[in-house]
Amino acid sequence: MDWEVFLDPYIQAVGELKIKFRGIRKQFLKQNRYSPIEFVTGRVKPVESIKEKMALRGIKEENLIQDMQDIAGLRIMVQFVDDVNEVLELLRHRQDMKIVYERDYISNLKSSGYRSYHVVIEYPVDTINGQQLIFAEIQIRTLAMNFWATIEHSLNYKYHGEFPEDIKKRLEITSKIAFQLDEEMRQIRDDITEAQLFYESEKRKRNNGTGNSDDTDDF
Ligand code: 0O2
Ligand code: 0O2
Repeated sequence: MDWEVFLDPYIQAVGELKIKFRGIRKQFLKQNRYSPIEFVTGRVKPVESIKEKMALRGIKEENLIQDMQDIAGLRIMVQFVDDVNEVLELLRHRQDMKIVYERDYISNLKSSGYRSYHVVIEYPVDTINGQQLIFAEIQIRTLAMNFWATIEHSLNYKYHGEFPEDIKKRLEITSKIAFQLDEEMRQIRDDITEAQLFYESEKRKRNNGTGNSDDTDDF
């Protein structure tokens, strides 16, 4: 197996998708709108990890393209849990990729405490030898979910995948705390939005009462 040749379309896909998703953020910001995308990262699975997963899952080389869907991996970080749906809507409406699977680990968190929304897409890569369809996995998560998953993942290496029971329990608790943080941040945002709307409507009423239409800064 020539891994360099095999991975080429995946490298190209990750590069293209990073540019496309970062482009969405740039478009929102250019229009002075709130971007549901905070930042984007991407990676091609290292050959060693691919081999490990093949052995673990009994995946044969000839089935690799079909059976390993996260060789190309993108991560889209969002500020608030509701933004995940906004990103999903954006992805669902795109003409340049097709969603083939969705796994909602936000509503149905993993036993580890892991939360994220996973989407597997089919993505066409144009090469000098024609078009190749590949799978890519997009993980959509809040900054708090990313904080938890990043640290849990790095601690996992030290234990080679199996944490002792007490550590497992403590990590589950930290996952709950991270989710509470997301919930509290959403509430703070909603309270601020409500206060702003109230302030603006009061200001409008005042201006209408006095007939003063000079103050147009909120229109
Ligand atoms: P920015 O927005 O100017 O920081 P590349 O594709 O080469 O640009 P690379 O080396 O492949 O990037 O890195 P990767 O891991 O795909 O993505 C890293 C990008 O994610 C960088 O953006 C980081 O700034 C951004 N990033 C990583 N962690 C955080 C974080 O916690 N908060 C925020 N806001 N951004 C983060 P760029 O591309 O350098 O652009
Ligand atoms: P990487 O590149 O190191 O992140 P599987 O995890 O393989 O059982 P499946 O169906 O292949 O399941 O994919 P799934 O569950 O949709 O997504 C697997 C990926 O989700 C993992 O990739 C992680 O990135 C992330 N993930 C899943 N569970 C956890 C978890 O408990 N903690 C953390 N930190 N991340 C998790 P890999 O294979 O680890 O590769």
